[in-house]
Amino acid sequence: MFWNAKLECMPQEELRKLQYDELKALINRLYENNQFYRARMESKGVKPEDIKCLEDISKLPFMYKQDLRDCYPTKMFTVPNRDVVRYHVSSGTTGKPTLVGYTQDDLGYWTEALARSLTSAGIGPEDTVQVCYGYGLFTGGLGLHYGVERVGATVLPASTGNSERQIELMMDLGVTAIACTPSYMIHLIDVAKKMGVDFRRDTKLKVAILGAEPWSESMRQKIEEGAGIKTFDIYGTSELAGPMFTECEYHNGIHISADIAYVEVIDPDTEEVLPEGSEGEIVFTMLKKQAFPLVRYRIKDISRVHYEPCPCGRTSPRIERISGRSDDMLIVRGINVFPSQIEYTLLQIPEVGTGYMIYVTREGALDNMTIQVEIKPEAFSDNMEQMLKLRHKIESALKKYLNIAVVVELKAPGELPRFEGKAKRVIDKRVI
Ligand code: DLL
Repeated sequence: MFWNAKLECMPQEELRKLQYDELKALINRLYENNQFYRARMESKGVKPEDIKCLEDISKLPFMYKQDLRDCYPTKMFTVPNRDVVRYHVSSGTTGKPTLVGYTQDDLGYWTEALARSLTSAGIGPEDTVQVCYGYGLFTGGLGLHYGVERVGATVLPASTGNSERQIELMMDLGVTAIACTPSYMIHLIDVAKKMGVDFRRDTKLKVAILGAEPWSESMRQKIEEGAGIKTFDIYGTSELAGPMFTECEYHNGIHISADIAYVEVIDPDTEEVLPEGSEGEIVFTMLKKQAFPLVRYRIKDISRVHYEPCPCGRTSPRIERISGRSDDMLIVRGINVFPSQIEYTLLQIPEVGTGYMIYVTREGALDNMTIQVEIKPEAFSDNMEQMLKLRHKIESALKKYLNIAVVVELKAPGELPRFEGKAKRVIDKRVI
């Protein structure tokens, strides 16, 4: 089943022609209207007329997360504020977050991409879909919400948390599909077991749309066997729009709608474009975005791209499951955390010394983050009450800044390891 058979199954030559036309229009528009991007092109000595074929995209400069931060809040926008109808916000590496704006058309293409993805996962008007991604500044909840409505299915905007109630609603409303992080799906399976609920016997659940964090084939197996359902990997980032692209029933990669996005794989060190099938960093150009354009954006996710048409009939390129990142970003309980954010927050607290260590573990299905923090000699004492107060102060500063609860352990001055070479302050013990 296709949502938009014409575009999803268009012969590849035609698709490439369409991509080139979109790219030309995009670059002309940016050169005229976006000071940042024009300056970037000028510094590389590229003009719109140098883009004579699709491959010439490699002449264009890259965009980096740092650029988005430098342009915060709206310097990157290429439309007047009256045309912006929505904002989403994601965490930055330090200091300011990244703000993404959407015009009515931007929301339209985002929803179109999701409608194609949900249809390829077999979801249609007969379905009821429980959306357990966070609603709000995060793109997961609202993104999926509008996609589900677009395909005519019924949406249950459950958002995150309160797992027992989630399972009760799932049973009461005959929910047939769920959208959440893979680790939350595993958690729901555990909670259901404790409640005496058998997904196969007591619910109508048949599909899960899982993403926003790395997961593996062994997690897929655990979920599919644990709940008796089919799972589909969904990929996206807040900069692209939000969750957008999924696998089809053949599960041989995530289809990237070619009329909406152009994907390349590069060597993260040399920035050279790599041939089909090579592992590298994926780079996205969003061909239709208006408010917040993205050209050759270095997302920092590692994957491979394949172009041969899929047995499902779709002709779009496919990326393999994301295998890692080329930077140090962690995803903890579905939330992006940069170690630099933690360091930045700790440095604002006068009692905190220079040493810290970050431990990430997974208990059952849930991620935990413990941060060991060295205290300055003058602030360290054996007064338990004082130390407890300080611990709470650090925990709440981190919670405010990272948006997740962390456990802080205070350490005496000099207690944590010193590094002679590159510091290794993050120990991620999760097995995915
Ligand atoms: O996580 C958007 C999203 C919401 C995707 C719901 C899927 C479902 P950000 O918060 O900007 O956006 O985080 C984007 O999360 O660069 C990847 O590192 C990671 N990520 C997202 N989907 C997957 C996936 C949303 N399917 C960052 N597999 C990305 C592995 C994923 N990693």
